[in-house]
Amino acid sequence: SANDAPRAQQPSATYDSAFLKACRREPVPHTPVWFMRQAGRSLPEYRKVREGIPMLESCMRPELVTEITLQPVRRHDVDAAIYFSDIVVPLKAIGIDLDIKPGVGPVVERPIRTRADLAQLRDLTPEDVSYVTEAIGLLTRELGATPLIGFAGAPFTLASYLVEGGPSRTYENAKAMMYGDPELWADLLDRLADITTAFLKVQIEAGASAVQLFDSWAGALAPVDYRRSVLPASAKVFDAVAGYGVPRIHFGVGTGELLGLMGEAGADVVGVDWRVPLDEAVRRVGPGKALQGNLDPTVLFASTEAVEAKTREVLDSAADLEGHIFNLGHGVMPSTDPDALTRLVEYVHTRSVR
Ligand code: 1CP
Repeated sequence: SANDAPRAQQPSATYDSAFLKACRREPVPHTPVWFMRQAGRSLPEYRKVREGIPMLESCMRPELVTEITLQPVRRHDVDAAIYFSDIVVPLKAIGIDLDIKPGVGPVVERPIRTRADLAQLRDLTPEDVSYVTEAIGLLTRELGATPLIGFAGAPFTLASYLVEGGPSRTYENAKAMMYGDPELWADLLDRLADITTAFLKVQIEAGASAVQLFDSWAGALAPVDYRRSVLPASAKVFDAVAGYGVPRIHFGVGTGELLGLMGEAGADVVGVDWRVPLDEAVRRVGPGKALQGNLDPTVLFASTEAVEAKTREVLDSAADLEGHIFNLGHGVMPSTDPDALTRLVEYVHTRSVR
């Protein structure tokens, strides 16, 4: 019947969500909000279901992934879910000997330092991460009109763990390779771009409505080095998933000087940490892209009044933006009071009603 026609043309149940509209820079009923690391950090119900299950193993259990991903959606009424996983999951899936150590982060048994070490990297196939396809199938059914954000680590941030062997403050080994053996570095990042692309494709094809590329540690780089030694690999990833038409978000910490280049790499949405106000960030990013951010996550340890005042500052700095997704400037800190997050979502929603 005539009534069925528009429904049949509806691209997906999530298409008209405030989150996806903001990503496309269309008018929204309220500013959408979600939090990086909203899943699996501050929630007691998360700690309960994770009890006795190592981090990487929990990422491979579709029912558990589904439950953890849904927890913050139920509790906080956020406008998007983020798939519960970790940036090193695709590396583990291709056989890299690594683990996520509690209180430390990813640790790599045999760091990649020489050309011979590149042999540790092979292409990722959908079969390597069949649990991701299964979990996203379960999730999209449960989420209905709430979009699911898929994600992956950007080549530089993945390389930082692979070359250093674990978390680092200085990235001395990674940078030594980047400056000292640019060919090996480029080959490493190019292979990581292909692995990241394959991992994002699996998530999009399973039903993710948007993807975020985490280049968390790119802020350690000068613009000239980012442009020459990192941007080409990230751009390869963004180009490879452009055809799906799902919004592509690009985020890093301390990347104020790189915002223009991170947009140029091919993002539709640029994530901004708390160091650059959004009205300045939009000048650096340039026209045609939405912005995501940027409340300092430590603000949540202050009084409700202080949280609201700082939230108004973020919303006011975004008043003239076309396309704003409210978020923290980096991930939720583990000791954050979950109720403060719930209140923040409600405050952003009511305060930004159009
Ligand atoms: O956002 C969510 O709620 C989904 C879950 C998620 C995401 C998006 C996890 C679960 N990890 C990530 C991405 C991730 N992992 C990033 C990019 C985002 C960011 O900058 O925060 C990075 C850099 C990592 C690497 C990583 N994994 C670290 C950081 C270490 C360092 O270098 O300082 C850590 C501590 C982990 C472990 C991890 N990942 C996720 C959880 C819940 C945990 C803790 C697991 C545990 O110890 O049990």
